[in-house]
Amino acid sequence: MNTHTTLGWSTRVARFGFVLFVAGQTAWSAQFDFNAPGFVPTLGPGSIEFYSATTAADVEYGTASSFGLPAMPGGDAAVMKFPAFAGNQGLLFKTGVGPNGGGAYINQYTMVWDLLLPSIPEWFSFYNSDDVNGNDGDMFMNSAGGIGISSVYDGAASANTWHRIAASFDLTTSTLSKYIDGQLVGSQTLSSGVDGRWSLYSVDDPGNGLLLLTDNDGETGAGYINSFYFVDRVMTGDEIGALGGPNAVGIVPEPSTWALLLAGGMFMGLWRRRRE
Ligand SMILES: [Ca+2]
Ligand SMILES: [Ca+2]
Ligand SMILES: [Ca+2]
Repeated sequence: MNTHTTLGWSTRVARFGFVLFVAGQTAWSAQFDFNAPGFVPTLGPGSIEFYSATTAADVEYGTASSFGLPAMPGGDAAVMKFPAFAGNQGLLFKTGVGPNGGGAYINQYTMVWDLLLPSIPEWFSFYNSDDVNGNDGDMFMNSAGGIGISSVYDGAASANTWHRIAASFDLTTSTLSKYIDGQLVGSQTLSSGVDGRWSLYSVDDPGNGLLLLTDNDGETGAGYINSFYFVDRVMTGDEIGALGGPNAVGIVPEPSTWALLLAGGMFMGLWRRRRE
């Protein structure tokens, strides 16, 4: 059964509630929806740029239907097609936020990717915390569709299927929690903690970046990305569950969507009903 056929009002309210929650936090988030060339952030202080000119030359923009891909809820998604990036290719994401977790770098964060892989490669790299790809990627999908690192892979993503992959890192406890389509598939203890391998450069560092969708020696694959979200705190399982599965409008609805929800007066009414 396809559980992602509609974006029901209860889901919308949960997502909106999440947005309100985030708005009330000191955390900073960033989102990119890959709807057109240019990497204009949908929200937040972050930025994305092509790591190299050859990266720019190798990506294409279109829609799920124009690329002949399965549809997802929320309309005909605008997406970016990317090849298996070489070590000198990738997306350089600058978080724009400061260090946390008691260290010199970003030690508590969550990242979410809405993506589709036409086939599951031997390895697929979600990111490299090294901003020049000088060492191994830091979270992968393996050939069985599991996600993780260091021989601990959980869950089973499918080929040619849109998935919402989420990973929360709490390096104060060396914990990585992994989610597929809003469901926790596994948590693992990492081999380093604060300011270690999985920490990210902050806005205080000259590089201030990490690389997305690439690996130092080609352990990655081709795919399509609809949306990417980052927040500099550890999202809970309930929060990630509320984000749900992949959706054409992106991981967190854009402000115009929130405004429509508010104007419709639906939020408070449904909120009251949910509390009963
Ligand atoms: Ca590698
Ligand atoms: Ca690395
Ligand atoms: Ca998109």
